[in-house]
Amino acid sequence: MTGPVAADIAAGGLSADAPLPRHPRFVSLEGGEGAGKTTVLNALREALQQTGAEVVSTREPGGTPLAEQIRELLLHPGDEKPSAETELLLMFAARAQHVRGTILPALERGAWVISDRFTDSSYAYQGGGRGLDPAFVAELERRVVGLRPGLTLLLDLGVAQGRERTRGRDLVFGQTPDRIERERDDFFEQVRRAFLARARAEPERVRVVDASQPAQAVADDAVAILRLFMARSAAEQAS
Ligand code: Z5A
Repeated sequence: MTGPVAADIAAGGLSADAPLPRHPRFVSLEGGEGAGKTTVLNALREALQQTGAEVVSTREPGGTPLAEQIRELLLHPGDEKPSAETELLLMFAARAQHVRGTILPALERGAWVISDRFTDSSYAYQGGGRGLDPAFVAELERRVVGLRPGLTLLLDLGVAQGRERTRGRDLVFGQTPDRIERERDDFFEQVRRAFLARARAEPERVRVVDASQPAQAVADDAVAILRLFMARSAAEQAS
């Protein structure tokens, strides 16, 4: 691992007052369950590949073999229920591995990275949903992550509609909901509010997409936002 971001992380994190760098080839997808991140991820990957770019698509929790094992612990922990703090620390343990093992190496060789979820999910689920202090999340983000995506697409959808979609998918594929999917609606309402608050706080990075539209319209909106973002980044680099 080389480069300025890697060096800052290796040195124990960025200083408390330094804003976290946003990487212009790093895109994350966020939203509640059933928002349609899979379809959008495929559309973004295709749009980027058409420009000749190498694209690494990945997900959280997960994205390396060890981080995928941590995902399994998080979503299917057996009879022992993890505390909110355990859940947060496991999310960041997986993310620490993901950033170092997959994301930074890809960015450093010039590839684009699209991640199905990243740190905004920890602010929304463990901060908003579980009620943990966002300052605790921010401290972990600064010490073990050290970067933010250049662009985050927040696929916003009502909780009931999201549940209906995942129920439909689970019926088709014979899946059962995981530990987090089994949470009550008010948990997911808090998660949604926390995501929208992040979009209001960082409107340039976090762009909200209306995910209640038909899948093709959601994907088209997402690709249009990506193209605008690429054009703006190119213009900034040229100036
Ligand atoms: N989590 C956390 O708590 N903290 C963290 O820091 C991180 C994660 C990183 C990950 O599990 C869980 O971890 C997640 C948050 C938590 N828990 N929840 N809930 P996951 O990756 O398995 O769960 P997910 O990210 O929520 O995936 P999902 O429910 O599958 O959502 P999705 O990927 O956005 O949905 P999809 O599979 O693309 O679409 C769902 C269904 O809807 C499918 O049948 C589609 O065909 C259909 N669909 C999609 N778009 C449309 C439209 N536009 N119209 C109609 N139907 C549609």
